[in-house]
Amino acid sequence: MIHFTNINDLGNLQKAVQEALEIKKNPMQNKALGEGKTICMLFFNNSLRTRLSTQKAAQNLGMNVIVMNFGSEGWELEYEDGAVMNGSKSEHVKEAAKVIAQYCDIVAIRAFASLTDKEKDQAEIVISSFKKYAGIPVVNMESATGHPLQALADAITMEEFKTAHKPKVVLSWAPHPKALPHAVANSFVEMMQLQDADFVITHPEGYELDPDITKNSTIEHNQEKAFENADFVYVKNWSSFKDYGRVMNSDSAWTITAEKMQLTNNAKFMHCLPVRRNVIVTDEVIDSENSIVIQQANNRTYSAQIVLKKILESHG
Ligand code: SN0
Repeated sequence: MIHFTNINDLGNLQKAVQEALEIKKNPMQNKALGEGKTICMLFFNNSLRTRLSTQKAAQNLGMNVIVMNFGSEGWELEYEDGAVMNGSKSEHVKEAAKVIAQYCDIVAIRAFASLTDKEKDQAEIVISSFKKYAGIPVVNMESATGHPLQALADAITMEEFKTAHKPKVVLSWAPHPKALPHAVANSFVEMMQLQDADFVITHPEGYELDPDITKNSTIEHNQEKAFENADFVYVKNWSSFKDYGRVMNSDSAWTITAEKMQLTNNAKFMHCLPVRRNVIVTDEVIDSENSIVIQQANNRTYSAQIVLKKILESHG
């Protein structure tokens, strides 16, 4: 594996999940692998779990870590070819990416969707420019259209908590006061399409995700019907894809409540965090024994560690 920008870059998902669970038993087992290697982590947006768990994973592999809050501390980057740079943008990504690559062996990037320019978001302008110009492995720490490190941690968590051989997994939209990206939901859908599971997506009409991603996955607009017999309820808000970035519905009827969880097969509650309590989910549900959000966050370390390990192994 050279780059990790999509869950499909992993090769065999089930194998990677098993390998991550092995790493979890003894996280220091590959401490020599990253010796003398450096990862640069560039954040164009806020982070808690991704920043700490990826740093920890790199350190478990013996790597040096450089973290930069590029969005607030770096020069504003230009991405257009041939741009006349007489505006606010100080540096072209052509130089920035090549310079960063002088200091590290892997570059990991967080660059959320703008939610205003669908074309640029869909083109993954930041990730694809770094891939093009840096010449070193690129890791996606949530891009405009995907968050594969999260989806891999979700797969690891479901493997640990599943009781049914073929679980029923529901991805449910829930209300949020802000317009949020599609990245987490997209990668979760792509990951679920690689699983042996009964997978259902539920959201209000108008909140359809990119059809190129959902493909043949089942969509059920009746949330209560979708919840029937579920083993996992994975919750996430996203803004409209069709009416790009719009919030059309902050309907509290979609909040995850204990009554709705009663419809399930004693389902585990999952969310990538950060979560808006009593908007997305009630306190009662997130504080219940069925909530596995903290265990899910813990698995972010092993998700990042298996990805970095694979890159170090194939890129020497
Ligand atoms: C991000 C998202 O993509 O939805 C990151 C999730 C890992 N979430 C937010 O930006 C939430 C911000 C908020 O104000 O609740």
